Amino acid sequence: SPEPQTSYSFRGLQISSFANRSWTRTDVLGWLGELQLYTWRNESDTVGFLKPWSQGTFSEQQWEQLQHTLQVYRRSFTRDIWEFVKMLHLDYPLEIQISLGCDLLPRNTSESFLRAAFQGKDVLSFQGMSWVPAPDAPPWSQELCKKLNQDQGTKETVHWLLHDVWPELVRGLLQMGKSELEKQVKPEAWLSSGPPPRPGHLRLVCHVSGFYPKPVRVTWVRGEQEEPGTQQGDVMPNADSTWYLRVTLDVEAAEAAGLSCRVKHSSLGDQDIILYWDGNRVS
Ligand code: J76
Repeated sequence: SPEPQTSYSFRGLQISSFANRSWTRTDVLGWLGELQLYTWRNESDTVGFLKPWSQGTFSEQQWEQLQHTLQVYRRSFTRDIWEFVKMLHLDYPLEIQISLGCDLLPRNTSESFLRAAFQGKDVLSFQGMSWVPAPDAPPWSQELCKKLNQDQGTKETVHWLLHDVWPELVRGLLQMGKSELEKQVKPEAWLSSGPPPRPGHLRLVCHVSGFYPKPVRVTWVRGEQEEPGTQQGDVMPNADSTWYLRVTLDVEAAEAAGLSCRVKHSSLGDQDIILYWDGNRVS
């Protein structure tokens, strides 16, 4: 059954739109696992906290320093891009997406990455101590990396953020947000029938709702045997930050008796929810 989540990945996502020579905006989101902790909209000078523990174990002063670094970065980034566009003769509008991540690994180690996409395609990443063009990136990506690699100060700052600041921030977040991150909410489950797929057949629907965290396993079974043809829906968000999933199975009407829906979720321990299809139900 799905294990309680023990490793969390931090993701920072930057979305920058350049409509023309003067209109631009940059928005940034920060996630820890499936929880959004930060929002930094273009209109705002400061990074917004979406959880009371978003500052982790950073002091006021450490947070101010980090935020200042990010403010300088956002201004410089915008200026840089305007310059690159001129230098490389690129056309507006352009979309740049930057994603930055940090995964804590066992034994106090961590793994971080930073990569950038241009018009939805990877163009470059930061590896070790330098900027590297992505495989299959346009030829100008070489030129861009060469230029970026001349700025030793920025490379040091990026390295410091990826390998020192972010892992430390994440460690503090795991500590301060522990109870919320380890929250377990049990699902409810119920059965219904959907529109018959064709005459003489039934569509059995198993609804599972209200669970947290997201990993869940829902199957149609006959006895212990998993039924082939089970259709997994997408896990959808409920409004109360829990999740919802429906799983359907099409069967001949005569075969429906003896089928059951089995739900495995970390909040249930070994006590799977099992719902039996009532062969006599009126659908
Ligand atoms: C995502 C985190 C990156 C943090 C980088 C922080 C460092 C920084 O802000 N550097 C800018 C200012 O640099 C000057 O001041 C520094 C001290 O504050 C140092 O002294 C430094 O030596 C000095 O030059 C600097 O202007 C950077 O160039 C800002 C932008 C860096 C960047 O990420 N560029 C970037 C990334 C992706 C450019 C292009 C892409 C891909 C898109 C391609 C489409 C055209």
